Amino acid sequence: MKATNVLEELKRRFPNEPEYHQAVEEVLSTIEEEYNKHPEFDKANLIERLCIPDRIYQFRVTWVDDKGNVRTNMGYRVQHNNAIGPYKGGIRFHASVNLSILKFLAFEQTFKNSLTTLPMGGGKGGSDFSPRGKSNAEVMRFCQAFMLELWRHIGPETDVPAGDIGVGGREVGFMFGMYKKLTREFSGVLTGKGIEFGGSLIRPEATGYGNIYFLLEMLKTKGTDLKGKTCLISGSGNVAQYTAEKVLQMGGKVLTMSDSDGYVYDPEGIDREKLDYIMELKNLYRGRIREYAEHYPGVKYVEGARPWGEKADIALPSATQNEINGDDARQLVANGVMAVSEGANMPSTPEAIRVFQDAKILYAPGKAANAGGVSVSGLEMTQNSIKLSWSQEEVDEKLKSIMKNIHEACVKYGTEPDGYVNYVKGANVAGFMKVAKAMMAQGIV
Ligand code: NDP
Ligand code: 2IT
Repeated sequence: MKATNVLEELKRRFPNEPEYHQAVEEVLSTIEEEYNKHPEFDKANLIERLCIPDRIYQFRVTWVDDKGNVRTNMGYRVQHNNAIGPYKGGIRFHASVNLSILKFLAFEQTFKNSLTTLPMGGGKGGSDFSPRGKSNAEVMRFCQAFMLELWRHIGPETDVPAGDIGVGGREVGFMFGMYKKLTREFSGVLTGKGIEFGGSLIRPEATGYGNIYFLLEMLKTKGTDLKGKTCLISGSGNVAQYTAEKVLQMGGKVLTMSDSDGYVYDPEGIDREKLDYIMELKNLYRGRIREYAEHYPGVKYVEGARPWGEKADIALPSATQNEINGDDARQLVANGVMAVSEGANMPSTPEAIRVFQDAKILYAPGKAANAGGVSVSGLEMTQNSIKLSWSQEEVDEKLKSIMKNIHEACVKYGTEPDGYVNYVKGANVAGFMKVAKAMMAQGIV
């Protein structure tokens, strides 16, 4: 079946799922050429089997808030593809969560995990529960109620969830506790666990660090690095924080960070001490980024806006999907941005991607650039299996080498005749081929 027909069919069968259609379209449009070289793939209708998740669990989560009100949320787990390993991918708690978003994330995760070189299939889960403004006790009760349904469908060799938006160490801990109680087993069923109970060193840092390792590989192809370069970062959560930390370590300057209410612009740069303030503000007090501008003089706070109108050398979107549209991309390019490396999943709209690629700037899609997080999750699974834990240096070295390998794979499959590296095509083709070959070998299942 032709790729365009597959997309039309998916839109007909699964209407009202725009994010899912968007992610599928991006992959299909870049792998078509490679796919057509393999008539055996088409005979096995590989493309449809790869686009439609293996299965989806959907359930009601009931919990009691601090005032005694009985509340309901929706819970989901999308098990997309396990051709190369157990389903693996994060859990997102955010008011916007729906099936379209989780299907796009699970689909992307399948290719991302394939790129990591580790044996992990793709999955994603979550809930429309918003941890914002909830007490610690409410978050715990919600996590327990969520796991009361989810536990039947996951396991260390079946499906291994982790964090994503709204799910960090606190939530993973609560979910792990409930899973352990229900199964009466201590296993490596979730990653991103606390260091005292099977978590890996560098897992909290891994997505942000990995993004910067990938960016440095891209910059190297232009004979440069991060020293003295200015960076725009969106978000102020897990990925944004450790992206900022690594930018600082590499000699770059961080001008912005944001949350869903607005962004701060610090012309002096967000240095180590100011980043510590943001980490405490966000992780401990669960405050708003606006408070940064109130705390430090000379900082601009722009309510209800994203940072892409500011001038800088590099953009590192680290908040959410579709946070850079065509106009934002044109503005970034007009301001002379030389590289965009995605910490978030699908932060650039298709139009924005076209703008970056037409301008021939370095542009890395999330499934390549943010694969460091799930890579260290994979390393956490390995450490849990062998019942050992590796040192910080050991994990960091492995992360660096994985990001380097992913960059090489993108260059191998994505270099165009004029020498420009299309990292989207490179990542999609490299990720796709491994999963496709595994599926072919395993028959029609
Ligand atoms: P966090 O919940 O720690 O932080 C998310 C940040 O993005 C917060 O600052 C949040 O602001 C902001 N944000 C969330 N939703 C929106 C929205 N709809 N509009 C504007 N801002 C928003 O999540 P992570 O840092 O873990 O995740 C960020 C991105 O990175 C996501 O796209 C995720 O899928 C991706 N990612 C995460 C990985 C991980 O290991 N955690 C791995 C790979 C990718 P506010 O506080 O106001 O909600
Ligand atoms: O999008 C992602 O890669 C993640 N949220 C991390 C998934 C994981 O299993 O560590």
